[in-house]
Amino acid sequence: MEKHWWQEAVVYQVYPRSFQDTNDDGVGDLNGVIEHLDYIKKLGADVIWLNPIYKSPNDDNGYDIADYEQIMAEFGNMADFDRLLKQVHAKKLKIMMDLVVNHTSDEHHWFVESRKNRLNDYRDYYIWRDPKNDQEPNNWQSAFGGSAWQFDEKTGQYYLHLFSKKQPDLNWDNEKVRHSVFDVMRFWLDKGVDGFRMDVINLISKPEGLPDVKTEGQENLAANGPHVHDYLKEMNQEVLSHYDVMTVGETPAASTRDAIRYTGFDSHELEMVFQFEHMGLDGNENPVIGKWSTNQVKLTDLKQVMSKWQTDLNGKAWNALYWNNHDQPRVVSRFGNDQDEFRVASAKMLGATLHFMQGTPYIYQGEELGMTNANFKTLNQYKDIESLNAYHELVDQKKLVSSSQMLAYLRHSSRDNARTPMQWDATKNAGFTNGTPWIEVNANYKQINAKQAVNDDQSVFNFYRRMNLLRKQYDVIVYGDYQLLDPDDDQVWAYTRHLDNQDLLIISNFTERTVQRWYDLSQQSNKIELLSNYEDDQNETLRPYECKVYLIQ
Ligand code: TEU
Ligand code: CA
Repeated sequence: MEKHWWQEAVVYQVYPRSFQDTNDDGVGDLNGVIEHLDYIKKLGADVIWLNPIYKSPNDDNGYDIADYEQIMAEFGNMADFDRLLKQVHAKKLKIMMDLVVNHTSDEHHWFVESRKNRLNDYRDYYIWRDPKNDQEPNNWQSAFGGSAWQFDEKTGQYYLHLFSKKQPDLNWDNEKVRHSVFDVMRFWLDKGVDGFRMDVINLISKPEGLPDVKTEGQENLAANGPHVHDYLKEMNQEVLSHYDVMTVGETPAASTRDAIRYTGFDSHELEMVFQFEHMGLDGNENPVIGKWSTNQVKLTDLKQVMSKWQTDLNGKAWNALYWNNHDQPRVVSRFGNDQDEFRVASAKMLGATLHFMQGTPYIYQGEELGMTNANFKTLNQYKDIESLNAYHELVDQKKLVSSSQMLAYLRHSSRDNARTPMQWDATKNAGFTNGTPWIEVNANYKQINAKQAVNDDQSVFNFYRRMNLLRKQYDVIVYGDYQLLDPDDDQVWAYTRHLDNQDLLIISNFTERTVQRWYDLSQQSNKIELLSNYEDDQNETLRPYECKVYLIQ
């Protein structure tokens, strides 16, 4: 297998809005990221993925870009960014930017021009269609509720927006759009950035004729469309292949087969993709209610999906390993146990279960502290357009869910859970801001914060730090083949990794009970315990959320 730096790297995702505020406006900023580069370095991460920092009206917290070559005013200016980039490189770290090019903001000058008239040079930068029988051109729904079409009185046509109505979809079938995007990419690559995370990049090629979806609640048909590989190969040929950069595509609804096409070692498209299969296992039984639920994932389902991604891609493509990001609830609350008694043990167990698989691990800010869901009680605590629109659509409009049930769904599944401010210390607002935070700080910040964790050898932070160190010491962690053990075991997830004469055995108890488990591999005298979330080894039994990582050589 060819070896690349991005296969051996660990990525730390910074959501700047909630990372560190340095000018008391309650919103995180680039100077706040600079302040904590040494913290990220100490953790042992190699790459920083920055969520969008470009000029934006923030209808979707920066995923609605009004100018790709200007810094969002709230985050600072280009001089701040240049200083950040310089310091990142001085500390031997790298920066991956967030490229959001399936859509722009409706305040981007391309769209301002496009909507002026039907003959405008920018008209075909977006997807405009005539009404069909005086209605929307098809029955696609926006991810943020309602139709995916917005009628524009001035020119008498609808425009497509798979997300908010302030996020019109770009028309990638227009080569001028592709060339404009390639220019944006060169602007940042020539500044020296080290790669891109590409937002919903597998939605850029829409199906011919934009046909209706068959059933209500079905995902729209834009994923993995007819020309998506042509456009990504063109992007690679025209831009990416001229730089030594790392790319990760965000690809909702991509299968392992799709992923191999996007990221195969011989595909010349992307290096890896974020798949969503493991994130969709605890959704609602009713597709119209979608992800909103209080369901607990079944361990056998989680094992089956993640193991499939390991074995299908092995030797052909590369996994991006994640439990958390700015769109997902906190994993310790979702797949672990965030009660005081079990939070630290289960956060460590989840980290090890993920990081010892094959692929590049992504750590979302606060995951290394075992930060938990926000546990908000009232609707006005929520800020995310997805949360607020879902509440109004499912409770007020469709009357499918009661208010109290929807508030329980939001507590379990909302993106706001990941967006509460980073908890730095036990001072006011967890040290995030001296102002009023744009979203409430999690009430548990006095117990859960970086200052406490960095100085506690048994903290989740130092467990993650040890994992990142081990990754640099043992090639088997990066390149070893994955093999699931006991697929039907609904309490313990055990798997092995194999490379040359080295084997790893990873055993994780996903329950709050002590269980009996016996793995012959661990009988061999040449077994070395690399890592565990318990001080001692009981051999035959696994205590609540106990995780063991053994090296057998
Ligand atoms: O997310 C794409 C996406 O699929 C999300 O809608 C996600 O599935 C959903 O929010 C899960 O609850 C990307 C960005 O990560 C997200 O923050 C943006 O809102 C979205 O694209 C539009 O740019
Ligand atoms: Ca600020």
